[in-house]
Amino acid sequence: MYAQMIKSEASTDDPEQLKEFQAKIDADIKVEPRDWMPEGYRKTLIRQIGQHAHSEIVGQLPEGNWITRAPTLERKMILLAKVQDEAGHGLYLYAAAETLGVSRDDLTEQLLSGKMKYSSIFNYPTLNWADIGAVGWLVDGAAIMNQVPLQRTSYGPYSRAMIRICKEESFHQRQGYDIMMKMAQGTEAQKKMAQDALNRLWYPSLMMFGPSDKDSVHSTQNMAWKIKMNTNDELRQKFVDQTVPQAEYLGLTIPDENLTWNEEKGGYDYSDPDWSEFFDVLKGNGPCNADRMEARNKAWDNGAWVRDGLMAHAEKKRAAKTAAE
Ligand code: BYC
Repeated sequence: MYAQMIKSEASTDDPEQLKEFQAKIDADIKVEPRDWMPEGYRKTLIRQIGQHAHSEIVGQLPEGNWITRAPTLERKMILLAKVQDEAGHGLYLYAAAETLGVSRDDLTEQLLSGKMKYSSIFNYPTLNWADIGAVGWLVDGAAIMNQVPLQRTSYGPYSRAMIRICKEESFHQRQGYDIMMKMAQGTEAQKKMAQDALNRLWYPSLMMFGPSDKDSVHSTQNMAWKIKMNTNDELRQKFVDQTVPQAEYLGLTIPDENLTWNEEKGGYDYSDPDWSEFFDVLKGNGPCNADRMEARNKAWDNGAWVRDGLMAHAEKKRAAKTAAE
């Protein structure tokens, strides 16, 4: 795919410039759009930021699906605000990617043609209201775990976008946990729905951190460049350690018989997700991949007249300005 194309390209960068660049990264000096950067650094950032932006946009679909069915007006308003935040996150991230010389249209077209990915988690359905709680609690919880360190990432525009995004993500996680608390303290049927949502979304949430370190293609180089601050397994472990006590407080059971506290490592031992399922979802075979791509393609096609109108307006303004000069 796209990243494989990057990896197979031989570096044509000057070794001296590469050395200076690495020294700058090691000294925690931010890289800004006009600074020199290795071609591999630029391309891998476009891949990661673009994939992240697409995830925010596609991530609106499973939750947007519940706006009309939220159980109270207050819950509807909160969910609406959250989904709008996700659109905003997508836009900050597309803007950050544009500073690397790629247009938002290009990135969108690569998503729609299947060349670029979005987070695997959004290929799972939200079947009942408790799923919306579990998405906020687990999916936004996993997102924060990954994104808080990314506030210190080496590329300035990405790091600054992450600072804004993280503030909103923590509200998202709390609204999800609040739904889970209500459900878990509710009737037997509501508690069952909460447990069922946790059962279905636990392993897909663990997959959000990416494959295990031994199968992660990009981690070593991306950590050296501080595009990524932690390995996939490090963040997954932190997420498990943070989430288990939260589940206990709710009176819910994590669906993992092997979950045990390991005193020596100071963290939980847990079962890995089924990695064959993860790679299958990445190939497009998850329960909702086809639906998600159909929805995004439809939105893109239906929005063509708006984009054309805006371009025509900009062109008219430009022509009027030129005529006046
Ligand atoms: N899903 O070498 P690796 C959100 C791919 S939005 C799909 O470890 P890397 C939210 C990976 O791309 C959350 N693909 O990769 C929104 C690579 O394939 P390619 C999104 C995945 O990049 C709305 C291959 O597997 N967050 O939270 O070093 C509502 C090998 O992996 C996934 C971000 O995007 C996956 N889960 O590490 C609510 C954060 N995992 O490209 C919530 C920024 C791996 O070579 N991104 N792959 O074909 C990152 O931190 C990193 O890109 C990842 C993966 C940790 C995700």
